[in-house]
This record gives sequence, C-alpha cells and structure tokens, in this order.
Amino acid sequence: EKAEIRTSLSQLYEVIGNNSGPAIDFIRSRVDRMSEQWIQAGLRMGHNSNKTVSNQMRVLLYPGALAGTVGQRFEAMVERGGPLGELVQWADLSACLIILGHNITFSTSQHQLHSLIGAAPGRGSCPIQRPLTFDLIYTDYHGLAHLQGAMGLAFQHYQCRFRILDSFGTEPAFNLGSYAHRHGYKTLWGRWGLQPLQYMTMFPHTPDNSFLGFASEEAVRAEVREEELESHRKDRIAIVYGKQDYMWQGKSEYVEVVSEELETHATVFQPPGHTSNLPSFIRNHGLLTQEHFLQLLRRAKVFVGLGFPYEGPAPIEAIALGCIFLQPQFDPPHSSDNNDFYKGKPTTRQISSQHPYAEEFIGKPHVWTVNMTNSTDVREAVKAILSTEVKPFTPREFTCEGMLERVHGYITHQDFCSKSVPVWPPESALRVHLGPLGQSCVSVCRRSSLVCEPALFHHLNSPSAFTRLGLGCSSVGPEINHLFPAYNPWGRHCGLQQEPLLFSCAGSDPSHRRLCPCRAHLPGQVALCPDCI
Ligand code: U2F
Repeated sequence: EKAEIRTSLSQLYEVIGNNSGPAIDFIRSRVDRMSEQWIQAGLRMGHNSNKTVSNQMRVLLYPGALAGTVGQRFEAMVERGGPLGELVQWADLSACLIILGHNITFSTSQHQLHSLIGAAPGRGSCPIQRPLTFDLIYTDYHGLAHLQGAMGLAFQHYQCRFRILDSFGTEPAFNLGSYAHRHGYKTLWGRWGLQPLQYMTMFPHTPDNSFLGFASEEAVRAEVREEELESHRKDRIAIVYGKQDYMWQGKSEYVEVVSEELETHATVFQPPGHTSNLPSFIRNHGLLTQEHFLQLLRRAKVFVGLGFPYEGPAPIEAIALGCIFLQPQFDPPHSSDNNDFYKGKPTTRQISSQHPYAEEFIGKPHVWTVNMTNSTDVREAVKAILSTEVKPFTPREFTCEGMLERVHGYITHQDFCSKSVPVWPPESALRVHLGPLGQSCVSVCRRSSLVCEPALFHHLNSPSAFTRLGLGCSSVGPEINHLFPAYNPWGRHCGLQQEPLLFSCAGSDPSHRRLCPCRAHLPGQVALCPDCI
C-alpha cells in the first residue's frame, strides 16, 4: 500500500490517546496548536507531484525517556522547568508521520512494549521469537535498552529498523564499542554499533548522523489576515531564556545591562511557597504553557540566552517570531573534555556558544553572539539590536514543509537493512575534497558551502581515489581508524577504511589529510541534496 498525504491529524489523537501524564499533555497540545500549519504544509507537499511516493510504513514510536523509572523522573520535571526539547521533537515527528500517511503506534509503556514486540513466552526458559510487525521503530537511547530487554536475540536481527532520537549526536568513533574501548572514546551512551545515520539529531550537528530537527511555530498564522500582520511591531521588552533559578547564577551583571535598555521578563519556574532569587527588576511569569510562552515571544524584541540550556528549540522559535537572539560566546569552547553537561556524551564537538546552529547557520541580524563578561560589549550589542529591524525568519529546514520533505526523504531512501553499500544519495552528488592537515570533513566541506555526506565515503575508499587527487602513495593499506580514508604526507601512506561503521565526517588529526565526500544541499535544508528526493 502506498502512503498518501493525510489532511487531518485525528489519527494521532487516537494513537496517543492511551498514554497520559504531563509529557503527553505537552505533546498533544503542541500538535493541536500546530495542526493547521501541518495540514497546509502537507497539502503543499502533495501538490508538488514529482516527489517519489513511499510505501505505507508500520511505525512504532517509543520515547524511552518517558517510560519506566526514567520516565517518572522526566514527567515530574515537565511542569517544573525541566527539558522539553525532546518532547518538541516527539510531537513534531508524530505529526509528520501522520501527515505523510504512515501507520503509527505510540507507546510510553515498557509493559506494552513487551506485548507489541516481545518474544512470546515459550516452554521453559526458551522464549519464542515472533516476526517484528513494525517496519520502523523510532526510540531514544533509553528505549534502546528497553528494546534489547524485550526482544532478546531478535534485537540484533532487527536493529537495522531502529531510528534513535539523539539530540546531541553520536560520532562513529564512540558508536563502535570495540573501537571506542581501545581508543579512549568510551562513554555512557555510545557503543551500540548501529549505523551512525540511524541516530537522529535535533540540529544538524555532525552529518554522520541524520538531522531530524523539529518544526518551529510560524509567525504568520493561517487565520491571521495579511493586513493585520503589520504587527511585526515589537514592544521594548526582553525575555530571558532560563526556566530554572540555577541557570541565572553568576549572570546578574549581564542581565542588568540588558535591563538598562529593555523591560526584562522571565519564565522561571517558581515552586509554590518559595520566594524568588531573581533580581527585583525582573518580571517573572513563572513557567508558561508553550502557547503563552510563544505569545510572549511575539511581543518581545530580544530573547536573551544565559549560556544554558544548550542547543534547544526555543531560540529558533524566538527568531521565527521576530525576536533577535542575544547569546554568550564560549571561549574556550565547551566540550565533553571541560564541561559537565557534555561529559559522557558521545561527541567531540566544540560548542562555541550557547547555540552554535543559531550562530553559524543563522547569524546576524537575527543572532548576536557576545562576550557576556564584558559589559561594554554587551551594552553596545543591545543598543545596536534596538536600532535593528528584523523580519521573522525560519530556516526552511525548521518549517513544517521542510521537516515533511526531510522525513519523507529519509523514509523513502534510507535503508540500513540491505547488505550492499548505500545507494542514496547517488554518486552524482559526490564532490571529493582533500582536506588540509588537522581538519575534519565536517569543516572541509562546510568551508566550500557543501556538507559532508557519510553515505558517499565508500566511493573514495580505494587506491584510485588517491590517484585521482594526484596523490602518490608509497604504501596503501586498510586500517580500522575513524580518520580513514586519509593521506599521511610524511610516509606518503594512503590509508583505507577497513570498517564501514567507522566512516566519519567528524574527526581530525595533525598528521592526516582527510579524503572528504562533500555534496551540495538545498537552500536552507542541509539534509537533502538537489536532485536527491
Ligand atoms: C534543551 O531543552 P529545553 O527544554 O531546555 O529547551 P528550550 O529551548 O528551553 O525549550 C523547549 C520548549 O519549551 C517551551 C518552548 C520550547 O519549544 O516553547 N517553553 C515553554 O513551554 N514554556 C516556557 O515557559 C519556556 C519554554 C534541549 F532541547 C535538550 O535537548 C537539552 O537536554 C537541554 C539542555 O541543554 O536543552
């Protein structure tokens, strides 16, 4: 059966209906608020007929972070300023799959998981494996462990059908257990040995993973008429990005400078009966429902980052609603080497500001990245911001249409179950670049306004690839090393990759020049190349 674009989300409400709790309420109300936006985007996509039709997939959505004891802790934090970014993604992914016409099952119960996919109790200690009735299972790192428990031996057999929502990403060197163990890439989360593209991130971090993202609220609501849209007009107010007290610690001077020029608001969770530690000039609304939070953003001129939370959805929403995002720069950058939050995360990324995507992919006039400890710099930035007019802006990849297009592309073309080499994107998309010493393919491709595409690595993993680049090899050899294929100019050694799971866009070394599979991308949509969908 072919998947056909749906023009209603009603099925989704049925599907999540059996689940309850604050997290599910958040998901439901987000989907509800954005439903018209999703439906319109689906219609536009349906009209664009040259897109490949995909088969209707039976999909299980299992957010492990909402199940079991971890789930209880997570739920307890939803209304107290805990992380909501993951829920944003689950909501938007669910909406996307419904609009694209797939058949979805949604569960947050470990118990139900067993009845959906578990082995049937057999005789004695020998459970009977049942064939898996889902074509795709979206879960997260917590859910992966639950799946392993429920599926037993079938876990390995079916793991090519898994997709892991992984906000910050997993680089190949951390993903392959044996390699991670031997080379100092062992972390709390890595080591599952899936295909790196099976991990789906919240922002396009390392292209080694698939970028899933989410869809931002749009400035123009369908029901608002054009003339009324004069209301790009902004009040002279700032909203501080920080839902819990501790995020404000040590930031008072910075916040004070902002409030010299702007009426400063906050949405910090206040436990009942507790008095606030916030400076007296702050107007705190308490944690708002998402709907009210977004209404406040519509009125505000500036959204002020305090340095934490890292890499969340809120700045994208703020920019989409016409705010300017002011955020601290990190010098030196934060990373798993020097920062408690990133410690144990399977990535070597260097975080140069609170929101590197906003900084690098959006930038001025929408995003101003400052040294928050230098009051003069901050003051100047605030003054400049006040005299800057900006229009609401959403990168295409964060619109509903952009997300539908991307998820559709993944579902139709990504196949991790076939034993052959990847065939998507096609070889015609390949632009080979030879990196300078010490640079990763992420930055080599980006410098040429391209993006590294790990699914194309296998085309350059041969002696002839070196010859075509004009490199003479005194020795050629396959090795297990996440930097390969690469060239070592001293020994004129041409290193080939022996372990396909270690093809990696991330990773650099001062003695290697990397061979990089770059490709072009659609405007505002890094995950897809022109002529690939
Ligand atoms: C990120 O998680 P957070 O939940 O802290 O991310 P935010 O950017 O703060 O916002 C998530 C949503 O919360 C909403 C807002 C965003 O869509 O509209 N919201 C709200 O409903 N009410 C309010 O008063 C304020 C905001 C990130 F996503 C996670 O992956 C990380 O674990 C976490 C830590 O870095 O940061």
